[in-house]
Amino acid sequence: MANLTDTAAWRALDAHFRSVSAVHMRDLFARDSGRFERFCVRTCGILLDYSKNRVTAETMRLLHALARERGVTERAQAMFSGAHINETEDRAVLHALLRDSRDSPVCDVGDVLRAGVESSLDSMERFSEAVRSGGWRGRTGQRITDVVNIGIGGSDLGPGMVCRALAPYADGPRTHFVSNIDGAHLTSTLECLDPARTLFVVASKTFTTMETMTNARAARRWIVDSLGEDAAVARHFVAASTNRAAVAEFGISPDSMFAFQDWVGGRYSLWSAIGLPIAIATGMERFRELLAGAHAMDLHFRDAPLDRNMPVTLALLGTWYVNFFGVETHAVLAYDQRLDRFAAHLQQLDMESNGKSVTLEGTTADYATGPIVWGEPGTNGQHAFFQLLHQGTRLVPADFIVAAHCDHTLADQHRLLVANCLAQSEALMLGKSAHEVRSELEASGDPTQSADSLVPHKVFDGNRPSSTLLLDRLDAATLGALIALYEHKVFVQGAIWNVNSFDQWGVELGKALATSIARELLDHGDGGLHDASTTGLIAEYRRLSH
Ligand code: G6Q
Repeated sequence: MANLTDTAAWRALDAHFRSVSAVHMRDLFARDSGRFERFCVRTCGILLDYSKNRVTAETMRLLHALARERGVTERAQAMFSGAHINETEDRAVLHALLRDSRDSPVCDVGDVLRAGVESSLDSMERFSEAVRSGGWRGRTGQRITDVVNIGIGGSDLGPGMVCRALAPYADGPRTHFVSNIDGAHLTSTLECLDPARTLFVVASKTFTTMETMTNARAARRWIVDSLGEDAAVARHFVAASTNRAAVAEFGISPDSMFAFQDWVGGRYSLWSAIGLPIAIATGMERFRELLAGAHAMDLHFRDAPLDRNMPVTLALLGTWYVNFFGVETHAVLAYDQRLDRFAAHLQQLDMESNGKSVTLEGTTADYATGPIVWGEPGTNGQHAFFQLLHQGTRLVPADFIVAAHCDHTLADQHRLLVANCLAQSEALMLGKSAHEVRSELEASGDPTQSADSLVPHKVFDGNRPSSTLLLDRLDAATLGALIALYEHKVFVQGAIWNVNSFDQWGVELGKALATSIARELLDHGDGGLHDASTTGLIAEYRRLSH
């Protein structure tokens, strides 16, 4: 594939950037009363308003040309047809198949794969219903009241985020998520649980991950010690994995293993058996609604023209800022307490997928790729880091996410939440001029407030871009669509940047080093293999811990 910076579309965007970068969005709105409708996309219970971005119709036209020149549509077709687009791992990328429907299929794959997915869902349904109804009980005959998911990364963030987001719909056992190798995580979780009523889901695609296997072994000791027999493991442990042999070796029977396939990437796995805690907490019907919402977004992504395509639009806006404005970060500001782990999920989804500097051909990218993604739920962030968003030296494009309807009875508070969300994006865009500040200071009549020296401190330049995702309601289907929206956004950007969005070699080195250092911390092995800093820290640890 041609180098990105050599494409005609890139060159056209570069020239265009020079002519529009100084334009203020205030003026764009003043010039065009139809700007909101022009820069708005609606689908799957989500409205995307991207009118508060530093784009004109011409910018979007050129960005669409870029998407065409980079073969985004063709690459999506390759993904949906099961081609091995994850080339460095020689794997297909078929998480969309996990939520596909026979009536309106998105994936063009054989019947065997499709039947396998359906049968996995049926097993999840049988088991989750048994746990929820009390048909599945602990070793001592007690009902299961608490489910602890032991997993990390993709085997934790997705299901953990969804369980929190769908809390109002959860009518089954409580769910808990233990990920950290820090023993404090497992200990504090188990502290308030009754072993006789606790079920562990060991969630690991590989079933070899150090954190997960260490926590799972500690949890097994807790169950066996508390319930007095090894046989208790069979009633208190199930697994979600692709590795049958390792699951069996751990002592979990094949009947209690919920399988998925290697074409499901970890960070895309909440739709698979890794979603079992969601099914147990909210019921399979809700889980299927989540899948259906994601499927609706898959259809939209596949079929909508580029200029009405929500994931493509978000992706192109991100590319515009990363590659032409040179922004480093992207904020995700969900005005919804239930989405308090959404930014964490997106961090993995985006940064593990597109945090790459090597192209598919193995050359070094001479352009920026995935940004640093971060965020906190609103309104908390307003009282913390929003200062920098409004008046800092950096440009930080942001996504605001808010639902029109809430699922609690404090409707007035919800209106205030929405008001805050809309006010922030408006303030970021409009800013406040020196003239406005001066008039306000004069009107206040307070002599201490009239000093000219105050004016620059109170000026907001504005022209700070954001998109707003207005959800109808944060229900299972809309949440599914929202997650799939970002999955496809990341996909499109990966296609433009020509990186493999589906491998994660960058996390391997640290894993290997941790294993060898863990041995050295214990048995005084040879620290000389490390750099002087690491050797010194190992020695200090040994001294302090003895
Ligand atoms: C996700 C990554 C990574 C993975 C974890 C857990 O895409 O591959 O975050 O999910 O390392 O891996 P296991 O599920 O194999 O334990």
